[in-house]
Amino acid sequence: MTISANHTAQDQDRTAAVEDALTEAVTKFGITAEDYMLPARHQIEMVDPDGRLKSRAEQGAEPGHEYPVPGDDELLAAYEHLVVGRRVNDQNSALVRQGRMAVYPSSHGQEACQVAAALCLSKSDWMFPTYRDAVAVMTRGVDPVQVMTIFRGDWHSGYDPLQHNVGIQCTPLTTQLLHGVGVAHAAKLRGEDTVVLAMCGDGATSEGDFHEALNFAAVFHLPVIFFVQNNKYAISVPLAHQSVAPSLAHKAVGYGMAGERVDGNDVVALLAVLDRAVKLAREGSGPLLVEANTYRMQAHTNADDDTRYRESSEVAEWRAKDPVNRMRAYLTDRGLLDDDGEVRIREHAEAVASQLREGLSEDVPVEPQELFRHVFARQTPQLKEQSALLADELARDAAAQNSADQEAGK
Ligand SMILES: Cc1ncc(C[n+]2csc(CCOP(=O)(O)OP(=O)(O)O)c2C)c(N)n1
Ligand SMILES: [Mg+2]
Repeated sequence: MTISANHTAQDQDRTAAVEDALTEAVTKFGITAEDYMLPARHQIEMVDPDGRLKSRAEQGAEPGHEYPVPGDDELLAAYEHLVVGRRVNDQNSALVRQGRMAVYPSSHGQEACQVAAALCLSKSDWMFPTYRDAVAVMTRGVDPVQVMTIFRGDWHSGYDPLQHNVGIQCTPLTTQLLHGVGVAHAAKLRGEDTVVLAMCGDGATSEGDFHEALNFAAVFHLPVIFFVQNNKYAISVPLAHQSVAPSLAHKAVGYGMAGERVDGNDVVALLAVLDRAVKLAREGSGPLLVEANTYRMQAHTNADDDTRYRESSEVAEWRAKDPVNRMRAYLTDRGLLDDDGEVRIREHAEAVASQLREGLSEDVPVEPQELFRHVFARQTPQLKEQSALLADELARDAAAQNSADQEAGK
């Protein structure tokens, strides 16, 4: 058999496998392939901003896009993580103002997305986060001080990705999607049932790497959830200048994968949609794109002045949809949360905040040459040259300091 004939046979096998899996997914929900892939007409929202569970009719549920309310234990755990996440976001912003952290891209307002992204995964699954997803990484179980080390700016990352199945928080937009797709491909070749959740923002969906990651995942039928947090801005660029697609979830169908959009401030809906997405991906239904409709309540980072590109009335509108208050109202109304429970959760959040204050107050000795190690397995000539330049500069600094000390008679 020639190479090309061999390829053709493999291509046919692959197409047949994809079609089988799609048919199975479609049979499960009793809808057409197009209706399976297209997001529901309305975003999935289960609990309204006042904390009231919406009826099925109010949810706008459609065949194939109906979701059960997650179990009480999962909801209570989610609320605790929401409260801790909010406290951590605000603590970190304070640490930046005190000069204890160099930068912090806060997810204040996006905590429901952060928490659901972590809770929907099993231990052996993988998460690939961005710079804004520190709360998701922490919710996955990584030590908070280790997570925040990267924002102090003295090391590439504070945790071991292999220990927690969490990639390093990436700043170059959408590189993490490709890392995630690669891990999912490897897991599939090894016959493991690992699911990968790869995260990005609304602005990042305009990147070339976004296209490559989604297309590869769809063609190779990989178990990846692309979780897009649409917080309406890419620094100062509003969504309308970024995309005119009906929604970011609609981008999925162009690749041949299913897309869903969900209220990103409703942790109940997020858990319901992501739990099912993970289950489907694990069963072999291929990749999915979930768009969470949320809002970045604070500036992009401390280096940004958001009053220059958005109205305070817009921010106030979203404050009324706060994910933490919404969940508290819902759980209290259902009798799952009382004052004692709330106090215990608040105390836990305070303990985490104080752990961060202590952990990030330590001055860590840094070795400047470490900047050049671990970037590539084999150092490039450019890095070698830069490393030598730095060594020379440091040696001259030390010599100058020495002679100054001698002159001062130290
Ligand atoms: C490849 C690349 N291009 C540009 C940047 C500069 N940059 C950093 S954050 C950002 C905005 C990203 O917006 P979005 O994807 O919506 O994520 P958000 O910050 O809102 O969470 C840009 C353009 C970058 N980090 N990487
Ligand atoms: Mg954004």
